[in-house]
Amino acid sequence: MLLQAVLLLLLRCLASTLGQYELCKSLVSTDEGSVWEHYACQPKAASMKDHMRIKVDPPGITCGNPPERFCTLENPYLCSDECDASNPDLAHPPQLMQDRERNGLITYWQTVTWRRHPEPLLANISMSWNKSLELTDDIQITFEYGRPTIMVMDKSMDHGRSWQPYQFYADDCLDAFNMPPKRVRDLSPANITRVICTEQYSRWVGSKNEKNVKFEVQARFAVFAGPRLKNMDNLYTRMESMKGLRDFFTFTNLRLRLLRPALGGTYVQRDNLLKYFYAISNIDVPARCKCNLHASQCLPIEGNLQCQCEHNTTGPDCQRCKKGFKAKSWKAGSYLPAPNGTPNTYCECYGHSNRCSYIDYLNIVTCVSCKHNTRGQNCQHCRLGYFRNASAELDDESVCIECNCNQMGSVHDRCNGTGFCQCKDGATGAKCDDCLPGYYWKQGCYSNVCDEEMLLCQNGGTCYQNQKCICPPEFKGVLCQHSRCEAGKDCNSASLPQLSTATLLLCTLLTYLQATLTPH
Ligand SMILES: *[C@@H]1O[C@H](CO)[C@@H](O)[C@H](O)[C@H]1NC(C)=O
Ligand SMILES: *[C@@H]1O[C@H](CO)[C@@H](O)[C@H](O)[C@H]1NC(C)=O
Ligand SMILES: *[C@@H]1O[C@H](CO)[C@@H](O)[C@H](O)[C@H]1NC(C)=O
Ligand SMILES: *[C@@H]1O[C@H](CO)[C@@H](O)[C@H](O)[C@H]1NC(C)=O
Ligand SMILES: *[C@@H]1O[C@H](CO)[C@@H](O)[C@H](O)[C@H]1NC(C)=O
Ligand SMILES: *[C@@H]1O[C@H](CO)[C@@H](O)[C@H](O)[C@H]1NC(C)=O
Ligand SMILES: [Ca+2]
Repeated sequence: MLLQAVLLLLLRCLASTLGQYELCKSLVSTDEGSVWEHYACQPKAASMKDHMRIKVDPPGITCGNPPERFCTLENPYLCSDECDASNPDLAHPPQLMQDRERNGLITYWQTVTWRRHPEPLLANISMSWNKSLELTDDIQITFEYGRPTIMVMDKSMDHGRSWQPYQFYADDCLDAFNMPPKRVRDLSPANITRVICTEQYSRWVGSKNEKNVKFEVQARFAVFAGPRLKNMDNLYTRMESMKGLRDFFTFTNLRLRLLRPALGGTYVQRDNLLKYFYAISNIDVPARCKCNLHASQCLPIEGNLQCQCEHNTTGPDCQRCKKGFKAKSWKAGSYLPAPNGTPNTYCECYGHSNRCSYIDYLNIVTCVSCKHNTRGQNCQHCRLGYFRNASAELDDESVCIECNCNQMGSVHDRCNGTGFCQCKDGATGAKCDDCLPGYYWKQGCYSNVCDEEMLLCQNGGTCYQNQKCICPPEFKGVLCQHSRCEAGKDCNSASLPQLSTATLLLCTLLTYLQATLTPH
């Protein structure tokens, strides 16, 4: 027990250097041998930019088809730049928002210019992952040539079926959205999940000075975890107790609705509309896969991120029990109690029991009241008197078949793994309901008394169902081998017919009775 404690302690230390909730399970040595310890766990945060599928709308919003010139806000007479979709050096396709830039070369997606003013210049950027993710740090969108003056970020939690606004951005929130401007730092623990409009990222400060638009995650975390997020336990505790807090950071899709481009701090100048457009060089989405605290790994498989579910769970988000692991109804793992949480694992009762019980002194979880004639810690065996149905899965209701041993022919009512019963002497067959050669069946198997080969009835006697010889009146004995008229006895012919008739009658009666009373 001491060893176990030390190992656990070591493990906890290891876990804390790895970061919180990074291990799902660990093999721990105990006095009873090695056992798995299970922990609440979650995958590491990663840059989800690499796995993002990006789509821009409307079609034709990307510049360069046909090629066009554009200018800059700072110097409207500097209009030498050209966008040409057919020339790789001058094209600005959407994938440049998620590429890895090399050698300090900034690459960006760019839209057509605002030639159609006063018709609004609108563009949507939809990002999808086909996976539930949880934000771990600020979303950051980098705009070249100025940040939009009006923009909305939306999110979906159901793969784009329904959407909700995540944050509004405008240089004048009241004017654009009829919302008072707020900052994340104005939020209190009670209204942390409020959707706000912020002016912080939309005002003109020069296109080179501030390029980034953020959705602030760290600042929201800090409301609970304190500055520099020193008290993550408190944040995790709130995640458990505060309705909607975890969901607030959860998404499967994001959408940027660009509603008005950067204007350079003045009104739209109609004489040079070539300086108004959107250009994005990078979109950073730091997040982790949502695996409900049942996975520490999330890997791209056939182009889709997938939780590597532990604790006998399955599904893209480990959101249900594996087939056959339904001992308890599914539950997410919990961050509580801090700092290690609760894994909420599922034990293997193969669907034959709804209850588990923890046996403290053995440190095992066992299934209680196994149904469908099963038994065992995981209801994985058949009860005595039943055997395993080879064509049924372990979680099938007909997994155990009754042995059905013949009560007379078998030693007991148990059978081996293929349904064979243990037979008494002389009995045979899988169920011991047959007799071996040389035996006859009469509520069990008995050795033949007579037959047509070795145990012939003598002196004209006939063998009745291998059970006995029916002897002529003058003979007796098992095989009719003895004469009734032994030497020195009175066997005269006068008394013989009377005797003979009486014996014959008696014999016939007995035979008749036996024949009708013997069950077959
Ligand atoms: C952007 O998406 C919104 C919501 O689906 C839609 O109403 C709007 O028309 C889209 N805008 C463009 C330019 O495609
Ligand atoms: C989305 O993910 C699910 C499960 O992870 C997969 O079955 C499906 O094919 C994926 N869809 C696309 C469009 O990749
Ligand atoms: C959140 O609550 C604080 C204090 O209760 C308040 O000052 C602030 O205006 C609220 N924020 C929003 C967006 O309602
Ligand atoms: C299923 O759960 C049991 C009990 O927690 C555990 O011993 C076993 O390793 C798990 N199986 C898998 C495949 O995770
Ligand atoms: C064995 O299992 C199969 C598959 O579920 C089932 O169809 C069959 O009836 C079972 N056999 C018996 C004897 O119960
Ligand atoms: C059960 O007994 C039969 C007959 O003795 C034998 O053929 C069979 O292999 C046994 N099956 C198992 C699983 O032991
Ligand atoms: Ca880029």
